[in-house]
Amino acid sequence: MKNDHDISGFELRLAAHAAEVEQLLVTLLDERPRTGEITRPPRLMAAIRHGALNGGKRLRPFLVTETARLYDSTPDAALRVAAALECIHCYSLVHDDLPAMDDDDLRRGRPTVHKAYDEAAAILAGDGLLTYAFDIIADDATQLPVKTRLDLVACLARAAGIGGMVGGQALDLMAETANPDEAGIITLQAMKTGALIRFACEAGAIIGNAGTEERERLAEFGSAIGLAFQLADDLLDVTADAATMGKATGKDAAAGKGTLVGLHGIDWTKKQLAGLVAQAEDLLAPFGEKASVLKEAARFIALRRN
Ligand code: GRG
Repeated sequence: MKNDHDISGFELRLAAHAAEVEQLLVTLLDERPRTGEITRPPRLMAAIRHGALNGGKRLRPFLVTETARLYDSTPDAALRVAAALECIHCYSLVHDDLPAMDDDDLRRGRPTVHKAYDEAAAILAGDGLLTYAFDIIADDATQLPVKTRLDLVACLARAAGIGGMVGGQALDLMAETANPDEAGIITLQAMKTGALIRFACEAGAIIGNAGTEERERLAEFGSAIGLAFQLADDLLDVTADAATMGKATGKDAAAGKGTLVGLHGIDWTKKQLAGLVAQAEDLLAPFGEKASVLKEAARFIALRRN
């Protein structure tokens, strides 16, 4: 008899949460201009919806709501922060797929935004999603104290920006020629993919008005599973096919990009993943049974198949 904490039970829970995120994004990304906006151009909104709706595991939003659930916080506010983070993630995918970056035709099993529309539309869709994310958090509709919203905005800006995801993408673009060593690859990955996942987990602590120690603990949990996420992604890049992933695979090796899997091999990577899951579980120990879903999330991320 499977229970709620089996991998399949976890996947059901993740899917149910994804449906909630989807519903909120559908509302947030409609064509009705909000206070202070003049109009929402229909074609821009269509390109934005193509990049943000109907797809994705919604893993980062899930981590926001599950870490917030450790505290007596308002679920509606956490869901809005979760949706804001997903807007940033979707923007990063839309821009990453552009010809000037990774040049991909397929994302989440569908044509990328610049293929379905055009490059200018994809650039603007990404810009729109990025800026809207901060609007969503700052808005009074996110019913959290002003200082909490400010902390979330600052923390998200740093995770997504120059010293986080954007910086990591810049390092990644240079990696083909710069051949970073192991430490360089770890830094690049902590910035490019780790920073948003770290934010997702830290956000729950911010929403819950946690003390410094718990905020740091959850952020560290985010860093551990962020690295696991990237290692699993690198593993899938060499072992999975495009149909399973809904995007092209084998691209890192083809581009001559160093990864930890490339440096150390598949067995080493699997051992590292097990170590990171153990580390993540240790970090959650003080939260006891309340953190059991987050522990499942760590295992899911390390063992994911797509
Ligand atoms: C363009 C500023 C800028 C940044 C792009 C995150 C990123 C930086 C690029 C994405 C490239 C990529 C495929 C990285 C591997 C890790 C990753 C982010 C995979 C996609 O995330 P999932 O698996 O995707 O959570 P879904 O579709 O489930 O949301």
